[in-house]
This record gives sequence, C-alpha cells and structure tokens, in this order.
Amino acid sequence: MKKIAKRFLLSIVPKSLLGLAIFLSLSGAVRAQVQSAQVIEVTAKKYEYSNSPVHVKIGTKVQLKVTATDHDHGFKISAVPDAAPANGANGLIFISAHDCWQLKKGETTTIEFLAQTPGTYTFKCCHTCGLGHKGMKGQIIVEP
Ligand SMILES: [Cu+2]
Repeated sequence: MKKIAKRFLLSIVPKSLLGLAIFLSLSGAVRAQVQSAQVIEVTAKKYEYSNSPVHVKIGTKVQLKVTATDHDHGFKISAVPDAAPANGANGLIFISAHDCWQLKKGETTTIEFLAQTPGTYTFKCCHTCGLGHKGMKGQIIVEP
C-alpha cells in the first residue's frame, strides 16, 4: 500500500508542477497584455524624426505611433542594443517584427514592443527619400 502510494505521488507530482509552471507563465503573459502601453508619437520628415531620443523605462510596453508628414519614409530598428554584438540577445521584443516599416505620407503606423533591456537603439529611415536620407536617424533609449 505504501509503495503504491509513493508510486502514485511520484507519477502525479511532476505533472502538477508542470501544470503550475504553465499556469504561472500563462498568467504572466496575460498580465503583460493587460498592462497598458505607453503611447509615444513620432513624426518623420526630411530628414529627421521628432521626439528623438525617445526615453522609456525598462519593462515598459511601448506603442510607437509614427507618422510621415512630408513624404513617404521608413522605419528600421535593430532589436539588439547599439553597444551589443549584432547577434546578441534581443533587448526590444516586437509584437510583430519587420525589417523595414513603410511609412506612407499622412498615415500613422503603430509599432509595438516591450523594452526589455536597457541601452540605446538607433533607428533610421529605410525608404529612400532624398539627399539626406542616409542621415535620417533617431534613437530609443531604454533606461534601467
Ligand atoms: Cu529616407
């Protein structure tokens, strides 16, 4: 009887622990979704982004609302901090990652991410827009 009880416990405990772990991670994910996002508006025009550098606190869910005002532009950002190796861990976690967001003149594009790791993240225009295109840059600074 004792042996059977022990075997029963051994078979049931790991499963319930796994269930608990899944429950905790799911509730964490739900909490992250419920947490309201910080909305930051940025405009893009030849050859600059307004509001740059954008400062956010670590752990903030950010909704970047980017609007090109004078011409079509683009938005390209590395998910890895500037100072880290390019193959390093992502410090910005995007809801939907894009290599280059196309910003149509007059339309607002929403870019959502979680600011997970402190650092400076440079973004730049990725839609050829004129002579100053290559210098069209901005920064997001995630503060610890
Ligand atoms: Cu450009």
